[in-house]
Amino acid sequence: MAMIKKQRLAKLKDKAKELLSRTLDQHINLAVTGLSRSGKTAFITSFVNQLINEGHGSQLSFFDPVHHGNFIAAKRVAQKNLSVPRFDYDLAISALTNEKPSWPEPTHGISELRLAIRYQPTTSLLKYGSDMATLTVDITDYPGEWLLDLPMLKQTYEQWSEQTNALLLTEPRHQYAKVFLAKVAQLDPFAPADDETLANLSKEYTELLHLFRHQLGLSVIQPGRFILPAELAGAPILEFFPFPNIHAIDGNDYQNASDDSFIGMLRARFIEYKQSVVKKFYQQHFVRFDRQIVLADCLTPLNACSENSGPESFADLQLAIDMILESYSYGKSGLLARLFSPKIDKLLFAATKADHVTGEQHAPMISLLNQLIYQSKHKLNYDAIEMKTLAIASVKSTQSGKILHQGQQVSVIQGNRLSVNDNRCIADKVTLFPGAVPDKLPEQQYWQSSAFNFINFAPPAGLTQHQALPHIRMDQVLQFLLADKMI
Ligand SMILES: Nc1nc2c(ncn2[C@@H]2O[C@H](COP(=O)(O)OP(=O)(O)OP(=O)(O)O)[C@@H](O)[C@H]2O)c(=O)[nH]1
Ligand SMILES: [Mg+2]
Repeated sequence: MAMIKKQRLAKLKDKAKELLSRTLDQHINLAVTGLSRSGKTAFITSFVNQLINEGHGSQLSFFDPVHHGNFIAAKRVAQKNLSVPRFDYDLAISALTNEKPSWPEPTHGISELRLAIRYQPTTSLLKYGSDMATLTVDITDYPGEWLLDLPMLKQTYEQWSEQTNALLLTEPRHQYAKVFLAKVAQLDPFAPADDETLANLSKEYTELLHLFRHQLGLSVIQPGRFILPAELAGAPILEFFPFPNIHAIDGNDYQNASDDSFIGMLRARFIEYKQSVVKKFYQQHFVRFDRQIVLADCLTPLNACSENSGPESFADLQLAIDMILESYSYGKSGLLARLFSPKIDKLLFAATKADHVTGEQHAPMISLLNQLIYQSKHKLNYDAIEMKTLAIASVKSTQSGKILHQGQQVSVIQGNRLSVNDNRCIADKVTLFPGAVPDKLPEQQYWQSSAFNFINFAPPAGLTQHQALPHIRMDQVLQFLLADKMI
């Protein structure tokens, strides 16, 4: 009898433990944001890789749960949202660990991944109830281009046209946009719209956006879906463009223009695009986020070796970051706060690809990024959000060291050159001094001296799939984003 009682009691205790740990299990929805090519996919791959391969060569000494021995294990589990494709971690990691390693492909659509991290609670209530707790982390990947549509939400078609027109009238865009602008100027805004003209001009505008992005390396590309339409390719909702000289049209006439006229149809499509593409995307994915990392590649626009560099590229990056953060201003009046009220409590800014420079350049990288975000940062609500800036490399692809040059010790980095044609590693080891990163927004003089040179490196050779990737400060990223939920 006593035995049965004891067994029952033990069962009850187990049940209570299970219930307690279930209620206290933690959850984080992590937003990984950043312009296209800023390193989001590489970051997510490394983030997952570091956690699931903990103990297999991982270097996570600044991540307290690992440092204090409370980390048990992490694994990928089925995501909750079944209608969103799964983030293809296996594909990304096999590209990185191939015999000839390559970087993951640019992202064309949205995908998600869920991680379950098991740990031993130390100080929290959980300690008394359970030996093990789980932190679930949901991570979303999407093309960086889509992010730039966010500021459009608060604009009318007139405002957007004016802003975009101003960009098209400024170099380096203007020389390429002249023909398009002249054609649109021929249109009578109140004439009945015909689909073919709209389709042709939209195609021309889209081609311009591709050229700005890929040939000129510019960041402000709107609407973002035009160059990465995913499932919307060919849909009429992607057939509109800014109308030049819109301020010259009489305000009343504009308001009264019928939806069948050119200007009316452009306006209607713009509104529909905002409503059913942009807003839908943010409502479905952004509203749930509670922690956020903003990735920024500040090095490529500075790099004299890159065709996407120069003062225009850098100024455009600055404008793009400003546009994003403006809408993200986390204060009560922020656009996102009004629309979706996300509950972000931690925000990390990371300057990516820090392995392109030597270690002593990381401090200037951080101050440069701080300057880039400063204008917007002061609008963010400091009280409600904890913020941090870091210089990171998701996949460290270089070694740093010193060489003797003309009797002086010079810091250098060494890595494998990336083949331009197929994005793969070619066995061409290079050693170089990449130069100094400016710690302030560069002035005209900087561009004349072209002080900064690096090449694109291939991922490091000789890695295996079940081994932790080499990195710079990914452990500090994990510490900032996850550790407080694992105590
Ligand atoms: N050396 C080095 N290069 C990196 C690192 N992370 C990213 N890169 C480079 O940056 C490129 C873009 O990285 P992705 O992760 O694809 O960038 P993304 O933000 O996902 O880009 P989209 O999907 O186009 O929006 C890669 O192909 C690499 O060349 C890094 O940690 N170190
Ligand atoms: Mg990507």
